[in-house]
Amino acid sequence: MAAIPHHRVSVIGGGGNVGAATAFALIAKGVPAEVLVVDVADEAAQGQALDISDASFMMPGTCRKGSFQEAGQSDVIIITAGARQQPNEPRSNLIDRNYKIIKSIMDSLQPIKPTAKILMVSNPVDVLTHIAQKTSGLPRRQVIGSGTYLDTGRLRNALSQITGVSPTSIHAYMLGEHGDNQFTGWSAARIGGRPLLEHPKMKDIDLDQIYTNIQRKAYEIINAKGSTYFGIGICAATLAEALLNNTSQVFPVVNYVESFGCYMSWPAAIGSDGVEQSFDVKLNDPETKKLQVAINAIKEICDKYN
Ligand code: 6V0
Repeated sequence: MAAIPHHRVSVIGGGGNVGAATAFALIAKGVPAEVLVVDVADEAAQGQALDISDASFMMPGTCRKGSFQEAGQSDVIIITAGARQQPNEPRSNLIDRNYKIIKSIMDSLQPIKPTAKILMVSNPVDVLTHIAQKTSGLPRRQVIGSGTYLDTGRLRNALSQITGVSPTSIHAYMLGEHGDNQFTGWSAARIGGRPLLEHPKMKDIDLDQIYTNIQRKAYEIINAKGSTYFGIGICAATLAEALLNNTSQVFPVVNYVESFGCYMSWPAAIGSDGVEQSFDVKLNDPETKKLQVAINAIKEICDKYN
C-alpha cells in the first residue's frame, strides 16, 4: 500500500460535480496530498472517492471518503457544497440557500485546525467567503475564495487566441465580484512588459464583446449540460497547491482587501499562510467606478451576515 501523504486536503461537497472535479484535478495534477471527499450525501461521496482513487495509482496523491471531523483537521478545506445555479439564474440568487449550508458545515467541522486554510468555491463565492470567515473563526488571511480566477482564465484564453501569446504570459485580470459586477482591468493589463491594449493585434478588437462572452460562458455551459465543473475544478486544485506548496503566486482570488473594507476578487499572492500580499492595482476612472459598484454590492449583502 502506498504511503499516506503528509498533507491533507478535504473537499466538502465532493459528492457533487464541482467537488468531484476538484478532487480529481488534485490527483491528476500530482498534488502529493491525501484528498478526502466529504458530503452529506454519503453514498455519492463514497462513489466519487472510489472512482477518483482508481486514478491515483500512478500519482503521489491518495483519495478516500472522509468525515467532517477529519476535514476540520485538514491543511486545506475546499467548500463546493450547496445549491447550484439553474439555467439563466444569477449567482446572487443562491445566497439564502447556501448561507444555511455553509453555516452548518462550519459547525460540523469544529474544532478547525488553527493553521487550516479554507477555500470557498460555492456561489455567490464573494459573500460566502465572508460568511465562512465569520463562522469558522479563522483569521481573514486564511479564508479565501476562488472568485474571478476562472473568469480570468477565460479572459486570458480569449486574449491568447487574439495575440498568439500563451495565456500564462498575459497579465490581465477579471476583478470585482464573481458575478454581474465583475469587470476587466484593461488599463492595468500587460503583455511582455507593455500595456496589453498597445499590442498590434488588439487594435481593432471589441473589448465589450470579449467581456460579454466571458460573462455569458457559464450560462452557455449550464444551458447546454446543466452545470460547469472542469474549469473550476482545475482552478480550485491550483489554488490548493499554492496554499500547500507556499508558491507565492499571484491569483485574482476573493481576499479581504483592507482598503476596500470587504472581501473582493483582487490580485493576491498566495502561500502557506494564506494571503501573503494584496496589490494596489492602478485602474482608470471608468474602471474605478465599476470597482466601487462591486464594493458597494458585496458590502451591502455582507453587512446582513455580520
Ligand atoms: P452539485 O453537483 O449539486 O453538488 C453539490 C453537493 O453539495 C451535493 O453533492 C450535495 O450533497 C452537497 N451538499 C449539500 N449540502 C451539504 C452539506 N451541508 N454538507 C456537505 N455537502 C453538502 O452542485 P455543483 O457541484 O455543480 O455546484 C456546487 C457549487 O459550486 C454551487 O454553489 C455552484 O454555484 C458553485 N460553482 C462555483 C463556481 C465558481 O467559479 N466559484 C463554478 C461553478 C459552480
